[in-house]
Amino acid sequence: MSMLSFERKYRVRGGTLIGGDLFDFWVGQFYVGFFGVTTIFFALLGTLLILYGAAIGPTWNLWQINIAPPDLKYGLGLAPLKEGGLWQIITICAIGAFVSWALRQVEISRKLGMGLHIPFAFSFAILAYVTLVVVRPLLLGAWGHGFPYGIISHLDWVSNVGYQYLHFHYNPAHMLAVTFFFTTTLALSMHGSLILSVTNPGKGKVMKEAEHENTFFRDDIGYSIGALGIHRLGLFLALSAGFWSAVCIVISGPFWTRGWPEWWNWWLQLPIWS
Ligand code: 07D
Ligand code: 07D
Ligand code: U10
Repeated sequence: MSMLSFERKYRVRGGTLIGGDLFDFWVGQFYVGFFGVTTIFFALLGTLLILYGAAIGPTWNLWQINIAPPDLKYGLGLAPLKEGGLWQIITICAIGAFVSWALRQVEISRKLGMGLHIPFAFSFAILAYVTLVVVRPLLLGAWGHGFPYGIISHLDWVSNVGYQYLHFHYNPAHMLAVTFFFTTTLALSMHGSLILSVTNPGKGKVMKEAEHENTFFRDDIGYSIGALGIHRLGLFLALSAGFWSAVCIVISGPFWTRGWPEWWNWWLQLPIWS
């Protein structure tokens, strides 16, 4: 792809967190940086280890490839490579790659003199992942509580863990997370459709602007949050979805071991009923 004119203007030196000028260059359209190198290192090593795990496993069927965490008997220790050790190294590589990616986003933002909102947002995805494969297993005392790396196998894990608590929908933090996910899609569909309706009115028609956007929602629901506001709200909703997801899984086991429907007994036990 040819270098776009605006890319030349913004490809400035500096803003790196580490390594000074050493990796301060681009390869094609990609900014490299120290954390670009560490991203490639961890992603490549992790991918090769998954391929190795697949090679010593029973199938090359993409959907069925599975790299399982160690058996619970290994607790928080290291497991032999073929009995979960691979999963442990791949987990280190994954965290290394995700954190490197976030730090590379920080460097790019600094170069451009932008806020750090993007790496901040990505950190919530990393938080959810780390909660699943590090924090919860640590609290439960075994790496075996992490989820297996495989397309179908990780779905089996979600289902099994869900039923282990009888009915995961009764988990109050899961309710909050699900509601935030649903609200995020509602907000994005409202925003996407509003913007297209004013900026892309069809051939020969005049484009509308903020006044029309605000007026539509005032007429429709009595209030307009505004152009900046909808982006703040969107970010808040999306990050809350990830945050409450991390909460809903970290409390399952470490802080609540029975079925989630039972948690709601506090309601029946309120003194106002007796
Ligand atoms: C669209 C951005 C692009 C990213 C994509 C994912 C890989 C994995 C690895 C073969 C929105 C690339 C996938 C690199 C290949 C191997 C070993 C992001 C977009 C296209 N899941 N999950 C999927 C991951 C967990 C759950 C799909 C990752 C938790 C359910 C894809 C993680 C729980 C369903 C996938 C992760 C969980 C899925 C589509 C990490 C709770 C589905 C994802 C690192 C969060 C859906 C067959 C997507 C599906 C699905 C990847 C974690 C539940 C394979 C990388 C343990 C219920 N998950 N997942 O579009 O069709 O994300 O599954 O945490 O129904 Mg999952
Ligand atoms: C963890 C992904 C992080 C990704 C990263 C980046 C790459 C690079 C490269 C493409 C968090 C990866 C990048 C690999 C790719 C290229 C080039 C995101 C993560 C860092 N549930 N449930 C959730 C719903 C039920 C259960 C969350 C709905 C059942 C368990 C969300 C329903 C039972 C767990 C959610 C439903 C059950 C969850 C997931 C409906 C099963 C979790 C989103 C309508 C019988 C998980 C932190 C998330 C969780 C989770 C939604 C049903 C069990 C709120 C809508 C009743 C055990 N469920 N669920 O967390 O909270 O994303 O994980 O029925 O562990 Mg649930
Ligand atoms: C938004 C917005 C807005 C915009 C926008 C957007 C939000 C109004 C102004 C952005 C939105 C979109 C573009 C819409 C579409 C996006 C999605 C649906 C989200 C999901 C995205 C994807 C699925 C794409 C994912 C692609 C990725 C992550 C890129 C992959 C790239 C690499 C792996 C290279 C990364 C480069 C690094 C680390 C720097 C170093 C680079 C090099 C040394 C050169 C390359 C090196 C190699 C080739 C070595 C080999 C190693 C590799 C490839 C990695 C190994 C891993 C493997 C798995 C193979 O609001 O405003 O508009 O646009």
